[in-house]
Amino acid sequence: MYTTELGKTGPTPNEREDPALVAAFEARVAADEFIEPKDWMPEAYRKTLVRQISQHAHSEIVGMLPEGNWLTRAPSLRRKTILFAKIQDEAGHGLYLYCAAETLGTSRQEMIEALHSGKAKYSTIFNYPTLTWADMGAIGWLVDGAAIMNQVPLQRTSYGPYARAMVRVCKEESFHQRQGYEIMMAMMAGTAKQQAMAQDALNRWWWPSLMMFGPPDDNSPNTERSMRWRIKRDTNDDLRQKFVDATVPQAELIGLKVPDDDLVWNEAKAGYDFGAIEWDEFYAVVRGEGAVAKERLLARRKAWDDGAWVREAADAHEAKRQARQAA
Ligand code: FAQ
Repeated sequence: MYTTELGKTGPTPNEREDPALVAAFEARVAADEFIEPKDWMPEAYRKTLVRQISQHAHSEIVGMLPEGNWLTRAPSLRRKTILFAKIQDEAGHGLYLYCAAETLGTSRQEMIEALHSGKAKYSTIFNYPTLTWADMGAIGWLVDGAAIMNQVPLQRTSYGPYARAMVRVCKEESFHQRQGYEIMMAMMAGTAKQQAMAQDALNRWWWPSLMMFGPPDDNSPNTERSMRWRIKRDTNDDLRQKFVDATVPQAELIGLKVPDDDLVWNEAKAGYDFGAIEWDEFYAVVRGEGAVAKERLLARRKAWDDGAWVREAADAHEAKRQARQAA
């Protein structure tokens, strides 16, 4: 049994589980075989997956909100159609992920209720406000960039349905990252005011993007076991380092300055050293104290309520179809 920083207890391996089954499961995972829905798996593996996949799904769904906010204010038709396509992709990602979690025996209804009641977590990054159009560039470039860094290795996660969902998700995220970077490039090639907007967006999104990778490894209660079970293929700190190393040169190329005075290239480790992350801020946002956390949940609940007629219509259509088939 462990207790997280947030005072929550995690799943404990079930002592009554057959050691032979556990050993066979561990051997399959160690041999890089995929575990499929009908295969035997330890209860703690199932719970960890439901936790991670449902949090991931919620992040995709809540993640549509900060960008949806700018659809009506995109500066051109081209920008509007691209942003619209991107947001639709995020909805699709949420749906694949809910489906993957459902294969583990949790219903979508349960997961949605957990999100709407505030019980479920979703990525801290979506509790920050989007103040200017440049934030659309920063989100695509940094937030989708961080998401890809985390999700490319998840294509080899040990649970088959999760790994397969990640293949298409990663292809789409890479388009998202490029569209965000292209917005930043356009702004940095623009007027002094546009350049200042782009820099301001980077200043506000840089540190929250580094927090997306989760707490430092020595304070990450789930990492060790998730790595052993190959649910996670890299640790939080390793992915964060890779993200910094990939992103700093992109910023410099277009004349942006990463807002970190301690950022310095370290020849010996062939990577950047970077400044301390404000972990108190991270934990506060995880606890639901983010700047727009309440607004995000209200928007989700409203969308759910407003969509009730669509769900009812779909049910009625299905009932008619079944009646026709029976006749
Ligand atoms: N936010 O022991 P660890 C996207 C929690 S998708 C909130 O290290 P773990 C697409 C964690 O749940 C972005 N909570 O946990 C997009 C745990 O709490 P619990 C989402 C966080 O699971 C782009 C506790 O802290 N991506 O952006 C966060 O081993 C643009 C201890 O942490 C994924 O979900 C956080 N940032 O590692 C959409 C990827 N970090 O549950 C729209 C899949 C940690 O024990 C627009 N997930 N916590 O009570 C993962 O890879 C992992 O779950 C981590 C966390 C790395 C996020």
